[in-house]
Amino acid sequence: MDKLRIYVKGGDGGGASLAQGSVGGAGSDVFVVANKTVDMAEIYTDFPTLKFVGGEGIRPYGEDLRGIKGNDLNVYVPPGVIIEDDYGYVLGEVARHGDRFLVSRGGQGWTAARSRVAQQVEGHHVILNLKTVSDIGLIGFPNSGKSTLFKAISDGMPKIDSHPFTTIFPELGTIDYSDGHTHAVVDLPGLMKGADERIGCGDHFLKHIENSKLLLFLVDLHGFQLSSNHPHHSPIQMIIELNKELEKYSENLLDKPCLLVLNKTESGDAQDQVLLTTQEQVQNIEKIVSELDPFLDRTPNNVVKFDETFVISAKSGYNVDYLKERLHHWLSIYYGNEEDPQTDNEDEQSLDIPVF
Ligand SMILES: Nc1nc2c(ncn2[C@@H]2O[C@H](COP(=O)(O)OP(=O)(O)OP(=O)(O)O)[C@@H](O)[C@H]2O)c(=O)[nH]1
Ligand SMILES: [Mg+2]
Repeated sequence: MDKLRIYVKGGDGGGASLAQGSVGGAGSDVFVVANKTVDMAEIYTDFPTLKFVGGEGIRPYGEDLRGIKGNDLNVYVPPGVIIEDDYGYVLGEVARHGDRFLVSRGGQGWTAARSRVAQQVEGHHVILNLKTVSDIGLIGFPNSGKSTLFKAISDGMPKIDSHPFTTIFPELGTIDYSDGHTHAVVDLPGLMKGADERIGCGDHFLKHIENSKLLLFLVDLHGFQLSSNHPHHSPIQMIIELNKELEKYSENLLDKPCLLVLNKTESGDAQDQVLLTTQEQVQNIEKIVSELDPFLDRTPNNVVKFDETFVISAKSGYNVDYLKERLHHWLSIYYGNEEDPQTDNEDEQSLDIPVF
């Protein structure tokens, strides 16, 4: 579940006594607030009506001439939620834990000067569109070993199976380093030729790497064949297909730094001919792409460039620790040793989730 349409309405302004010249309290404001302990499904489970209506402003009491403003109503969402209107227009974003965005302002309270009637607020709908925030996005054909690697380097607990399309929903995990750094990594469903035409799991899930800082392409060195009725893809063909699918989804995705992992190379077969051929083809990928038939619509315009290629076995662990260290290295080369984005702007205390 990565999209929800909710109804929001700030609280109406509070009433007051005209005779005393008092002022009613303003109604509650409604905010969308990012909290990393929340997931989208929880919002739906906890608030099945998906209606968030702020409380009315409080009428002045006793000697007081000023009413009290209603408490803010916070709608807690996972970090990375884009707030859109019904036409897809982006109203705002809560990218990091603690970010908040006002979605409906409470009405002003009644004052004799302003109006005899406290302001009533009109409700409206907004779409909460989750785009996961991660440092590293895992891209690969089905069955290439993405989830196996994800499990080996992070605290994620994915399903792993020998059939394609085991991962259906993106999953976020944290990679811990001995120096205290952490990086968020997202495991995705398999991407394959024709994903933009909804083949396989489609390409909709690629929105979850729009925020990633680095893309890790994972390729099974044995190639991929969906079934005996489908063509076999060599590793270089898969890389070019992934390149094309990413580009079709959004040209900007390939502006991110990319690294390549050749998986399922148990240490014994490091001299394998397929490995040597693939490494050579990766070095000459521009030339190989330039020789493809441009009319086939499978020729990328913007050819992916890998900063480093790794030869690993996610299953046996061969070279996995090395890859993990290099991920940290490349992220610090590109982005410096900035604060861990997951702990930035963190103020757990102020984010205690109240029970409504
Ligand atoms: N021999 C070998 N098998 C591996 C290796 N890594 C993964 N596998 C196997 O490959 C199969 C697919 O692994 P997954 O991790 O589920 O692959 P995936 O890319 O997440 O697949 P989808 O979720 O379907 O896209 C499983 O049977 C794994 O055990 C490896 O390094 N060597
Ligand atoms: Mg998987």
